[in-house]
Amino acid sequence: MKKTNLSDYDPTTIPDGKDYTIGIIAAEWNPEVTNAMCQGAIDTLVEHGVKEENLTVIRVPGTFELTTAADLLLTRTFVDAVICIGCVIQGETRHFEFICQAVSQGITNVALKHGKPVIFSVLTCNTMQQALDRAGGRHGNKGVEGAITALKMVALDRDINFEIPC
Ligand code: DLZ
Repeated sequence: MKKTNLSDYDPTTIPDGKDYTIGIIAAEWNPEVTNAMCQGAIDTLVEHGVKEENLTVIRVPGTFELTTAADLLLTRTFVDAVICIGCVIQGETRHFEFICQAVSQGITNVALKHGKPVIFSVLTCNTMQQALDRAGGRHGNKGVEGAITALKMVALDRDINFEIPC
């Protein structure tokens, strides 16, 4: 089966974000990775019509905090979608698995609680090289992919029509 890499997307298929409001939350851990992903997400959103004044960019200490910040952002402001950016690198202890488990489940819970897309742009890597390869390296930029996913999900949210046809 062909693996899809959203970094190689066809720009003509991406929804226009001119009236979309998007939050980006990025972890401070592994900043060489998360900064590149964050910038990739911002550039991609702006390229596809999102106005800079409709972008809220927030920093949190680590990937574990992404869930709480997404919940706060969706509770206290209006955003159409939130992109959560983080990078967890496997170390010698079991921290890795607890953070990955908590953030993946947490992001799902926040999305379902608010009924809004919350995008999982979290790298879970064995090495720093694997992370750099996915933050603007040979495997694309997962921040760009998070932005594309957010644009598509906001369009989906707006398109879904709950009226039942007669
Ligand atoms: C503690 C910790 C460790 C060991 N590793 C990472 C990591 O690789 N990536 C990351 O984003 N954050 C890490 N953290 C910090 C946690 O996400 C969190 O900030 C702290 O446990 C405090 O809640």
